[in-house]
Amino acid sequence: MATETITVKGMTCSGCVNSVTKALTAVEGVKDVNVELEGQRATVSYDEAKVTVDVLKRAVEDAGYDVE
Ligand code: 9UX
Repeated sequence: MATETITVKGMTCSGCVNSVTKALTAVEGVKDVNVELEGQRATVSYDEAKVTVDVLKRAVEDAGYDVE
């Protein structure tokens, strides 16, 4: 299991937090997601055998937000 923190730009309300949380949770291999509006970041625990950070970032971008 790995844990990665991704900077997420463009979240402006709790609905955005829900959207990003949902998008990340839906990715196969993701075990735990914590998205912070104030911190503009998402901390994700995941199985490295199933998913990479690039895939996680793409999921956030596909949901309509920017990553660093
Ligand atoms: Mo809030 Mo975010 O009304 O995409 S859900 S700004």
